[in-house]
Amino acid sequence: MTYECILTAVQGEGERKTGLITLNRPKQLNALNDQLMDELGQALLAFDADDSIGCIVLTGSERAFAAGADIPTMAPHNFMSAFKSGLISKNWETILQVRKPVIAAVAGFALGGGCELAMMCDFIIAADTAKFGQPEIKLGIIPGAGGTQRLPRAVGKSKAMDMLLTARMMDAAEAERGGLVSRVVAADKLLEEALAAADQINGFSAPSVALIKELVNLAYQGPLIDGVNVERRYFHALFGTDDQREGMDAFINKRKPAFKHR
Ligand code: DAK
Repeated sequence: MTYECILTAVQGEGERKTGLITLNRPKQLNALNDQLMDELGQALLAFDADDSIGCIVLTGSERAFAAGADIPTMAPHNFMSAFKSGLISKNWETILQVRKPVIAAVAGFALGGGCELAMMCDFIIAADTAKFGQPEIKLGIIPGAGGTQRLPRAVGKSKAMDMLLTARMMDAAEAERGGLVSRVVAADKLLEEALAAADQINGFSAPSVALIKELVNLAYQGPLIDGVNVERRYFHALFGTDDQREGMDAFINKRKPAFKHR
C-alpha cells in the first residue's frame, strides 16, 4: 500500500512486531486533512488485522506531531455545508476501532485535532519538546474531536478549562504533571523509548493485552461498577487460555513464559 500523507514501517525483532505510522505533511506541520485521516485509518486497520503485529506507534516529526485539522480546508464552510457534509467527521474515529494498543509518540506541536488524536491513542509518550493545546477558540470555533471531553478527564477540570478558554499551550513537563502523558523523554530518544515500550507489550499474551485495553477504556468512558463487573468476567475468561497456564507455570518453575497468544 502506498500512502502520500503518512509513512508506515514494521519494527522490532521479536515474534510479534510493532507497526509504526508517521504522519508526514511536514510543510503543513502535519495538519490533518481528509486524505491523511483516510490513510491513517487504513494503516491502523491493516496493522490491527495483522497477527504478526502486537502494538502500533503513531508519531509525527520533530517539529510537530500535528498542528490540528487543516484550517484552509475548513475555512470556506458555513453551518449547513458543515452539517450536511459531516465536516471532517467520517474518518476521525477509526482509531477507536483498533483493538491493539496504540502509543502516541509526540514531539513538538500537538494542537487542536492533533492533541485530540494523541488523546485517542492509548497512552502518550512525550519528547521534552512537546507542546499540547486546544487553540480552536482563537479560530472562533471549539474542539470537534473530543477535546472538551477527553482533556478534562486527563488533566482535570481546572487545567482543561484554562487551556480550552485561554488557548495556552502546555509543555511536556506540565503535561506529565497533569497526567496527560505517561512519560517525558529526551527528544532524540522519543522513538526508541516508544518502540521499546511497544516491544515490551509485544512480549505479553495478546488476549491479556487486548482485554486490558478494553477495560481501561471502559474505566475512562463509563461508570465504575460496569467496568468492575466486566473486568471480573474477563478475568475468569482468561483461565480458558493456554497463556494463563503457561504464564503461571513459568512463574512457578522460574522460567521465561512462551506465550502463544491464545
Ligand atoms: N492547518 C493548515 N496549515 C497549518 C496548520 C493547520 N492547522 N498549522 C500550521 N500550518 C502551516 C502554516 O500555515 C504554515 O504554512 P506556510 O505559511 O509555510 O505555507 C506552516 O504550517 C508552518 O506554520 P507557521 O509558519 O505558523 O509555524 P510557527 O512555528 O510560526 O507556528 C503553530 C506553529 C503550530 C503555533 C502555528 O502554525 C499555529 O498556530 N497553527 C494553527 C494551530 C491551530 O489553530 N490548530 C487547531 C486547528 S482547528 C473534528 C475533528 C477535528 C477538529 C474539528 C472537528 N470533527 C471530527 C468534527 C479539529 C479542529 C482543529 O484542529
